[in-house]
Amino acid sequence: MSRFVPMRFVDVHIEGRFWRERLETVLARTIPSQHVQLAEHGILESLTLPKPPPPLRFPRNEHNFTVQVFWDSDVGKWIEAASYALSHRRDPEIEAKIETIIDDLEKAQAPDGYLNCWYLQREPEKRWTNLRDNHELYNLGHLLEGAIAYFLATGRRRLLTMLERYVDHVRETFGPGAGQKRGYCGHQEIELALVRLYRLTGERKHLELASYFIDERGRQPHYFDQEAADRGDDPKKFWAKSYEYNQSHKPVREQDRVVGHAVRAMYMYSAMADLAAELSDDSLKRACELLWQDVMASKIYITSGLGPAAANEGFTEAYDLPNDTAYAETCASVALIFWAQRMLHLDLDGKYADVLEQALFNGALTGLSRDGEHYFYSNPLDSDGRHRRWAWHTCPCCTMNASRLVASVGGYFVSHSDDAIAFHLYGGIATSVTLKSGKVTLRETSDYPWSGDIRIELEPEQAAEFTLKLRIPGWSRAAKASVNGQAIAVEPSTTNGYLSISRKWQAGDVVELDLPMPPERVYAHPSVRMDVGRVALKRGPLVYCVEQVDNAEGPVQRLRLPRRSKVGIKRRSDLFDGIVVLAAEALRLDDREWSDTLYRREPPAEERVTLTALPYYLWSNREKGSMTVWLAEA
Ligand code: FUB
Ligand code: ZN
Repeated sequence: MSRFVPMRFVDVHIEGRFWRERLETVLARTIPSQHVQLAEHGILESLTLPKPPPPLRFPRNEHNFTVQVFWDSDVGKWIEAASYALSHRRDPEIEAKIETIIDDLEKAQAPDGYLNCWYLQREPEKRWTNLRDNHELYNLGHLLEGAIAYFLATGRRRLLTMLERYVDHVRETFGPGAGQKRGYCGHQEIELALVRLYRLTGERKHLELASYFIDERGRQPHYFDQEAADRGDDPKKFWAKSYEYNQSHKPVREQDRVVGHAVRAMYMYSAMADLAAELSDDSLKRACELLWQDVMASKIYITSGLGPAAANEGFTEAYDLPNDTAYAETCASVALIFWAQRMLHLDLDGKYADVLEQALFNGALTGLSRDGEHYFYSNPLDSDGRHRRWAWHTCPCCTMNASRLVASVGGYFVSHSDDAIAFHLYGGIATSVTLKSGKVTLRETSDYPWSGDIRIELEPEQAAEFTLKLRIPGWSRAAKASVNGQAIAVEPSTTNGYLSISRKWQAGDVVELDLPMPPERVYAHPSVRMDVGRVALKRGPLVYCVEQVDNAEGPVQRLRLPRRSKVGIKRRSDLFDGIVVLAAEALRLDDREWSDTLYRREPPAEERVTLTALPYYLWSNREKGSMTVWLAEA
């Protein structure tokens, strides 16, 4: 059997109501409003290299750093998100805006191909002098991903051609040869973008450059030490203290603990998994597997948030998963989806798809508001009500990560090999897959994630033998399946989380899958000290939370859920176009007789109430109030 590859986002049509609503919101509101924000915040103007340069909007901090050095990346991510959107619906206004950006970049590009607007405008003599901090290759990576998406969506190649020239310049600049720099970027991203460029063009030199950056990372003598010394800085005075911050503390194949900045880590592991697949490199694959085990065993929130600490925007110690101060950057959960998808294609093991789905519906989706114009950067699991969504951020990285994810979500549903089709996600899609035996049109219909009733219609061009693989999610129990109404035994035919059905398929064949979705209680490992004695609620792939707006009269942290309380479901057509909430009898601590007493011998009185929980990704879309995922269990 050949390797599984994902369907391209352009080839998958989203039809189901859950993702259609998110997609329409992103198309109609998020992409246009992000362009307005990019203009209002000076990011688009920066591409025109205005002379004299306007004063910095974000003055350099005590480490001589400003977020403006990576404004090019925000533009690249917006082009990428907008292009995914265009693949669903062409839009002359958006296309004109992208063309204007490309005009500006074309004028800005240096004769040797270099294209970084920060350096070209403000410090032309300093290019490539601070890879550790200044994101030059990271910016190129995001522009490149944007250019590839724009080309795939529209067939227009101008930006891509410009960036290929820039990549050629980078290839001349970096490498082991005389006069070349043996460097790599402080913020990983270029590596996975180069693999994408290789996959698009088939040009091996791009794969080799990606591989060079990954292999060079963490080698001694350390490039960032040398570079700092060359700048006249003391390498020992690195502001982040340790190269664990950017995962260059040791060569990547020796890394087995997930450390440092979470987004950097996830982008790097994604590239490592890509290279492991393209180069059949088992040592890289093994490193990815060890890192995966480390993060899954003790460093991931139930929501798939990653990186508890604001200080390094990243990881700390095992089991350190505070709820109210969780950083859990939206970008990190989005990037976890990238990594999980690549791991899934190394092995087609449902454990990766489970995490992909978990991150998609919880850690990542929560980053984008219902109205499509507000965002979360950090994603705590507990709030007194002060944590609210914002319309823009001094560092807008998460905004376009949310939009590019939603607009490209079709690319995560289905993969295929020569003779098999694998469904990883459900929710209503239509696509056509070309197998060795010919073309197969597929339509998957469901109201997932609200319901686990799934129907797949198959239309092979001619009757053909192949295998249909259906993911049986790790959360599911007692799944049932049938082909043309004939029940099939799920468990014996399921390996690594995928039910395999091999037969000669005919046009009009129908597969039905029933994934029961009872509400579930979930507990954390006792070493997670913040969750001791607490319980969280899940249904299907969704993690639920309790928000004050549904549970009036006091902070939700005062609610306790008795172990014996039955958790039921309620379909609420009045909420957010129709969702499923959870309801249970609970106890609420009463503060009425406490007046100004802070401590006393008697515990607070309790009253019986009905608790309502809603999916975590939806919180903070209504009035202000407290929220918690983990409830005290009585
Ligand atoms: O440094 C670029 C982006 O800004 C990172 O990925 C985010 O964590 C934020 O720091
Ligand atoms: Zn971010």
